Amino acid sequence: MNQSRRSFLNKTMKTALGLPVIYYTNLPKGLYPIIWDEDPIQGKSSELVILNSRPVNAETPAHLLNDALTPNDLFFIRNNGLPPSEINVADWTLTVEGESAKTSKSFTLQDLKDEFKNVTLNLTLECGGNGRSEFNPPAKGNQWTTGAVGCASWTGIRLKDLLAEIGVKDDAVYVAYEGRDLHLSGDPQKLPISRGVPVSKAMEDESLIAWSMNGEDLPLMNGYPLRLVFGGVPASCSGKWLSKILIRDRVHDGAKMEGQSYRIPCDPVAPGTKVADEDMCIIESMPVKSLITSPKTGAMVKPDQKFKIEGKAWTSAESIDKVELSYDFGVSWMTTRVKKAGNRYAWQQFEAELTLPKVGYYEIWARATDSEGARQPIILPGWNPKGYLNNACHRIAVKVVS
Ligand SMILES: Nc1nc2c(c(=O)[nH]1)N[C@H]1C(S)=C(S)[C@@H](COP(=O)(O)O)O[C@H]1N2
Ligand SMILES: [Mo]
Repeated sequence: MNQSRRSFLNKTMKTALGLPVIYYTNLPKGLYPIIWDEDPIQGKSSELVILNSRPVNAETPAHLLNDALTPNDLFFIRNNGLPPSEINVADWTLTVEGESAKTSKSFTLQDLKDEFKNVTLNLTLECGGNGRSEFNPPAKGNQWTTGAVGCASWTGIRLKDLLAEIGVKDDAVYVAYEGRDLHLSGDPQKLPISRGVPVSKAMEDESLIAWSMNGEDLPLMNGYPLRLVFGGVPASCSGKWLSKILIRDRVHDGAKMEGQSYRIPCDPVAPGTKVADEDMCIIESMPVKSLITSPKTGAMVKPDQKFKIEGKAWTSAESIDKVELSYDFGVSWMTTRVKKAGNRYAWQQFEAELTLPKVGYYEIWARATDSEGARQPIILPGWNPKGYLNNACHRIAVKVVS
């Protein structure tokens, strides 16, 4: 076993178990501690809600998203296949190639760190299917409630700096990724997912290739040792376990780019409608959205007790303009204080103090409006076959009891 696999195993096991594995160097190659099977989310918080363990999909309860930045162990996991079981960081390479690449080249992690300007940005990742569980008729797929979202501080390099080094031909259309995870079938020829973004998105200042999350190595489940991070588009574009970047002369045609994946009807349809593939359009941006992260839904307060509401709001537009709260089922709305973000695509914190009139059951609803004037709907937005882009207002229950 080589040194980096050893230290990776040891470090991962330490975070997973809170304990070092004393004889880990004796483990034959290809053999993993059985706890890895028993603990599919490997080192992540047991407070994550596991929706599926093969592949692993786990979401973060809203009240655990109250930190300014989502801690690594609480960041949601959305896997389409199986994470690579053996990772040798020293040998890890990222290859850039494709029809519209002027050259092709491979980089080690160290090359990326040394040859390009290192940048750190706070960026929100949200799965396109977040909120799917509310659609009716139900949409197949992971039944995410509200927790397939998080915002972390990512350190890496700008994708555009790497693309400039390679050279992008005039006919370039898309920038796509491949990762080293395995297809569920075990077939090494198949990729679980390989998506991409239009060149203009790849060239944005906030589009990163990151090796660090909140100042630490990426957790295995979030793409260790290298991933893409794009703000404002479905997180499915942010390739994990990144091994290849393809500069394409066409819209990328990798796994989960075609058919109904990450697509919505080009024109709105009635709930339950079957839509032909050719009438489905790629999701190009994520809508304005917010979450109430404190108190936890079901909270109890006393009559006349002043309490604080806190939350997060995000958008693919420049920034969040305002977040309003209602406690009378949307008849009247009050404003909140919204903090500015350090950079575009970071979620913004909001807060307000509230007193509820008398003993009874209330709901607090949050509604964000972004700098383009886009505002969250109170009820479910357009039904679509795969249940994407639900940005309806978040609701929490609050009981006033004496
Ligand atoms: N290689 C690879 N990259 C991937 C995925 C995957 O399964 N394999 N899942 C994508 C999807 S659908 C989402 S929503 C995000 C989730 O990122 P996270 O697991 O770090 O939260 O990663 C994206 N990148
Ligand atoms: Mo996703």
